[in-house]
Amino acid sequence: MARKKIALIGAGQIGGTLAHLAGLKELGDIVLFDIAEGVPQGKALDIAESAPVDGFDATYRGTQSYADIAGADVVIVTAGVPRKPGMSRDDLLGINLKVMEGVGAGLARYAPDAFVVCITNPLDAMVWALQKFSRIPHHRIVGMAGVLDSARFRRFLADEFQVSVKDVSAFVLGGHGDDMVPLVRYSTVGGVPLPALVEMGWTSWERLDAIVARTRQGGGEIVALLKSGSAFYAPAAAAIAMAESYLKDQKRVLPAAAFLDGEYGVEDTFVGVPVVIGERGVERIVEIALASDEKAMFDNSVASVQSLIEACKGINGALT
Ligand code: A3D
Repeated sequence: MARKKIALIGAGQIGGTLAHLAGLKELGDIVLFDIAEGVPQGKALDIAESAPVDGFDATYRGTQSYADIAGADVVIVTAGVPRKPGMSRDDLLGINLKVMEGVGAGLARYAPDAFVVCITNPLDAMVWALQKFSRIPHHRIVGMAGVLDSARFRRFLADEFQVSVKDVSAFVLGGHGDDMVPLVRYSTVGGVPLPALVEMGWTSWERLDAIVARTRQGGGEIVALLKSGSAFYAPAAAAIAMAESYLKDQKRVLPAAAFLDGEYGVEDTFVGVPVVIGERGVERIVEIALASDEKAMFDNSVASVQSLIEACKGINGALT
């Protein structure tokens, strides 16, 4: 059986890490595409030279030509610019929308059957635009944000309780912005929901509130530390988990920016909700009942995403 083909559009910080992880996990052969000449070629060669040391089989190719992504099974998009200290994700909209137009044309022509994971910010609006430009069917294109946001939440909770990250599960809804909605009552340690852990005296509501606030600001915390560029190890790991679930039909339940067509009362919008990812892409959207305060937070987050979508329409008249 031929190996799967994974195309990475953007070979920057996240793209390079994706290429390395996809090789280490033997997910398939890898094509790195970037407009910066030499960068995808250099990273491809460097990672390919690590394969004998780590003992994995994958071929690597760096390219400036979309023709080389032809027939890709999975495409992960990080092309564009990341934020710098003081910038919000939304400040990237104008530049990255143009980038999505070019990427969308490349996907439409050479990889219309791929499962597409978009990472470029502002995430929810960019995946919406990329779907419009590429015409990839809605169930085969998602945005990566929730796996990362919930991983941050899990990390901080594991540190708080001094337990293994493996036994912490966390639930995050909404857009990938500072108004995302970490859902405390659906987050558990060893199956015990967080409110019960407060009652058991393991932590306090004040400490949980601080962890929720830190999760919401998780991306900004790293931007402020790095000073040039944004997080890349955890975002890459998160997108690889989504790609792997598709390629191996794992049917994992993961939060993703998925297309909502009436679910949660939302239309024509990509926003973070739990989904099942398997061989058919987004196979199911998990629609949970929200309490009134959670619904208010979710609606607020959706409204922010929709205002960015309107801004995209204002910039590019072809988007409707
Ligand atoms: P960076 O290291 O700058 O890589 C981006 C790459 O895109 C560069 O190598 C550019 O040359 C390339 N590029 C620019 N324009 C094009 C184009 N038209 N076609 C192909 N390639 C192009 O950034 P990064 O890898 O750190 O981040 C990439 C994106 O991910 C940014 O928009 C970040 O804001 C975003 N990001 C999202 C998350 C989420 O959780 C959603 C987390 C972290 C970063």
